[in-house]
Amino acid sequence: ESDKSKVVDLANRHTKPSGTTYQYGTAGFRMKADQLDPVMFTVGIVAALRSKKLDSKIIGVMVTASHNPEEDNGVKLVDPRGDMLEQAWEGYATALANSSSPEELVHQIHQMVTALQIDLSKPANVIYARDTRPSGPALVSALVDGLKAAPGGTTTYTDEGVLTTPILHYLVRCKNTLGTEEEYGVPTEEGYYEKLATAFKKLLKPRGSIDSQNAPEELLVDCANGVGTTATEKLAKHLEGYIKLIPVNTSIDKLGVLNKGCGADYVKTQQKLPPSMVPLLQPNQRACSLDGDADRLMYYYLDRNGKFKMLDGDKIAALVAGFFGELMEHAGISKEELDVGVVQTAYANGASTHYLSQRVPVQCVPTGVKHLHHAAEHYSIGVYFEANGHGTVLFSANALNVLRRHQATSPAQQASLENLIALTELINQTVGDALSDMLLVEVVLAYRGHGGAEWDSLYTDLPNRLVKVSVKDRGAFKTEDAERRLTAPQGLQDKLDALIKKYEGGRAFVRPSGTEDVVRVYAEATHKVEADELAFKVAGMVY
Ligand code: NG1
Ligand code: ZN
Repeated sequence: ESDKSKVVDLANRHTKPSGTTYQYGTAGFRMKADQLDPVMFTVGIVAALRSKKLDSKIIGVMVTASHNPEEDNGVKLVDPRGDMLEQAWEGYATALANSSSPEELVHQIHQMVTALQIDLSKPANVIYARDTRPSGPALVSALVDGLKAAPGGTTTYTDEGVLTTPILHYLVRCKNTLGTEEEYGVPTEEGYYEKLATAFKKLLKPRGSIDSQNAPEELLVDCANGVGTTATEKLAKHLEGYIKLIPVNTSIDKLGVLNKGCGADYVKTQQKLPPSMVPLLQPNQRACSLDGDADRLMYYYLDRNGKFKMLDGDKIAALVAGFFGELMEHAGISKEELDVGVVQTAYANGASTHYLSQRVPVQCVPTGVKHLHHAAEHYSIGVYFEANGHGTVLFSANALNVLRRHQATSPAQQASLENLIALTELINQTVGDALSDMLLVEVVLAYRGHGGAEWDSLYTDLPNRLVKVSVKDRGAFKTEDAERRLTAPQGLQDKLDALIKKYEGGRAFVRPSGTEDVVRVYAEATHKVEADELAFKVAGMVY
């Protein structure tokens, strides 16, 4: 009974405005920050319940809206292994968020606890962090009220401050595996930089030695005026003498500039240099952009004529998948022992899918990192990237064992084996991580002696166009085949098929967004004008 009044008391400070509906979507709850207060409160309760359900394991809560505008914010839950919240719980998180009154909330909690057989007496453990958005602190206090309101045994919570999303995921995994066989790292922010830097230094000997002669003197890193700024600065200190990271767009204290005219999403959607990079980048030089919470990475370079060329998530996947195949061969490990697979979504450029399919198994899954992550877990070495630059490489437990046990028969094999092992340390195993991915890219390029142009030449992107369409009800659009085909509205897919057929190299699909109230149309074709035309004709049929 005291539990109940505790919930009601605190819930009264975080009431839901009528008429708003919340949805735990592709990336948790995400919307205008001024609407999120009640959601933060109920998310606090869900986080505590999730920890109780999982024997008091530590659950993470990340407050961020990633690449979205500064006035947005969002929140997502991190499971004990550092991956995204189990999908079955998204519905409960949504139900609690939509409770129309404190009493209704108490009822929803009761339903949830009963259905999931949660032992409330267990203590709960939660850690949380936020990005640099000005709305963050107030939303965090609403979250803390939710943690305080959680029924049953004590809820312990720790404020990890302002962090990138991947660092929070790292901390959750480290804390939960501490002292076990699966120990993942030192559970501090500093431990994260140290882990990445140590692995990087194993892979790339210090400047001046032969192995590093191909590494760039310096690498410009567009930090999107977000939390990636501090992370890049701190990481740079650990890498001194190996690579010089130069943060650009670092105004984290200035209002209104987060993700504005810069960052990974700007580069991907505008397909051009952030204006701030224009005076800094020389022909033949590469640079990269992070997004607002530093889990997405876009590379690009200027060719020798100074023309902008984009190297997106698909190009990273192509670069990296090939590298693993090569290193395994050099280490004397067969494809039968360890299989490399790539996971993409329908947004992957058709040319990348074509290139990769000729070399490794490639799978297409619905949009959203959780889908990619789970599919990638089925390979020994699972490479997954969204075209927008969010992705990582996962090593199965068996892969780690094979690498540990493998006996090299020559010094060259031994060196490749050690490189493979160092890569398992360099690459964030919990979630896509722009900084970890950036170091990975630099290692591969240095190893091969390649620059942006050679990397880019793996394949040529098909011209493509992505457009958003506002519709009355995006719920009316239902998809199948990893979102590549519509099953509703009825008859629309047949019309699309008839249209697409008319375009050389044509491919197009329509799906409702999981993060915005729009329907997205993607089209590609052999020629740019036709890709554009196809996209707009499809958009016209959807509208
Ligand atoms: P939606 O809004 O469902 O298309 C977008 C991105 C996803 C993913 C999520 C989460 C595109 C086309 N879609 O999802 O890839 O990153 O946001 O941030 O880029
Ligand atoms: Zn992000």
